[in-house]
Amino acid sequence: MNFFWHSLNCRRFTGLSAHVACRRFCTSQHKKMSRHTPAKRIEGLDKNVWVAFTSVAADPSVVNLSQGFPDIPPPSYIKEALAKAASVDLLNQYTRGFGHPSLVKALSQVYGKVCGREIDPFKEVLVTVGGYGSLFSTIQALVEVGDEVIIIEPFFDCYTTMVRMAGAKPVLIPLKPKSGKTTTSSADWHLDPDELASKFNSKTKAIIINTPNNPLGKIFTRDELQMIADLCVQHDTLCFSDEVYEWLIYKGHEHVKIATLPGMWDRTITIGSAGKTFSVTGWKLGWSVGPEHLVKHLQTVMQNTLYTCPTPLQEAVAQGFILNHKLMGQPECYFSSLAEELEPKRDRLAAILQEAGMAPIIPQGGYFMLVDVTPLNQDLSHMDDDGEAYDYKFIKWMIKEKKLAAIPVTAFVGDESKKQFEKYIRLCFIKKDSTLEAAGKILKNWNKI
Ligand code: IK2
Repeated sequence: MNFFWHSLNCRRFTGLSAHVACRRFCTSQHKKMSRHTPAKRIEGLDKNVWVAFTSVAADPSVVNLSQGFPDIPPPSYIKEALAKAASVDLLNQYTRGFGHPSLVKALSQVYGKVCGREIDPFKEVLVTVGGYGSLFSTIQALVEVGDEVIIIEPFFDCYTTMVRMAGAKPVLIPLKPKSGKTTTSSADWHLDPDELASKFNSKTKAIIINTPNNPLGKIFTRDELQMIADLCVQHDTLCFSDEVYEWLIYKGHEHVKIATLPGMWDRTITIGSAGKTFSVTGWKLGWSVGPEHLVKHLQTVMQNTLYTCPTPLQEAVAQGFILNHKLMGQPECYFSSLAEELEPKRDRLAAILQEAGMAPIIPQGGYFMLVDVTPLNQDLSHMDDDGEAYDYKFIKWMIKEKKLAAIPVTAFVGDESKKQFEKYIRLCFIKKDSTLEAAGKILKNWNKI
């Protein structure tokens, strides 16, 4: 602060020694303010797409295909299991900090079956607050100040911010559509193997992968995962594999866990979510599964931050897993039946978008669809040019004028890739048919309203 100029203009004090009084008072105010400034680790992280869009999308007159939560009901047995758990006195009290025993046991059964190995429920599993909590404990526990973490674009937005909060540097690499091809499927998007190899160096601590990917819906093939795994082994790097949509795999595709590839179990943390597995996103339970020598550090973060998760919710999710573990391979198993229920919704939404002249990218997994809105040629030049990407403006305009909410895709990429992605928006299709029909009506009448 330049006190000479400040005291000349400061009107708080008058008289001959005004500048002396001003200097004393304003210096103390300035010092006080600096104690109120945020910690450096969160500087620049205040903008958040969910905070910005969830409240506007919650207006009941808006058809909400924005945030990824179902408006179809969760399975009734999981709701009943929660009511039953809450009726048992002891299940309303604290439980084991690293995960309620029945839940970690059920998780070790299911993941043991999928991974083809014994998983120690107490040493190789940590239950925490949603996929978010799993990502946070993993990154806090294992990423050091000055490390680099490779992140594939488009990425679930908190990866970069959590890496920054740990004092490390996100190193981004974009998925790109096959050149010369109009992309109609998320399978058309790939990593350039040479570009990926060039991102690894002695500072690389980890790579974060997300399969099926949010927002694109890409499922990484075994060969793609093998290529990533080879680089991890070659550079002795960790892998954080976000698989919260692991069961939402559409026909003709296969979900491969990178942790099951040779040399990967010992260096991989796999992240899952009860919210996504059982359509109960409000329950906010998630887990990390991996080798004891890594999971024990995540447990240290858990015991010193959140300590434990709600017992009745963990008990109910455990019951959901116990039931579906028995049903695995049968049509009633929710792990496969939800994807069967969603596939026609995916195809319906794609058809509606195509009829409206838009170009959807059909996802192989998950419950989001990207759509290129360029063909609509929507002129937004009347909107404030405050440096916002086209997709942000488009969605704000669409919510206001068309009463349809979606999510801008540049929220999922770094600055350098914004131009490549700003013509896409993301729509969520785990919705009742009536919600999708309401969206269809808006899209069909696009030029009439
Ligand atoms: N990882 C991914 C890839 C996610 O998509 C999510 C949840 N995202 O849902 C909001 C949206 O994209 O509209 C998480 C982790 C976090 O999972 P949880 O909700 O269990 O914390």
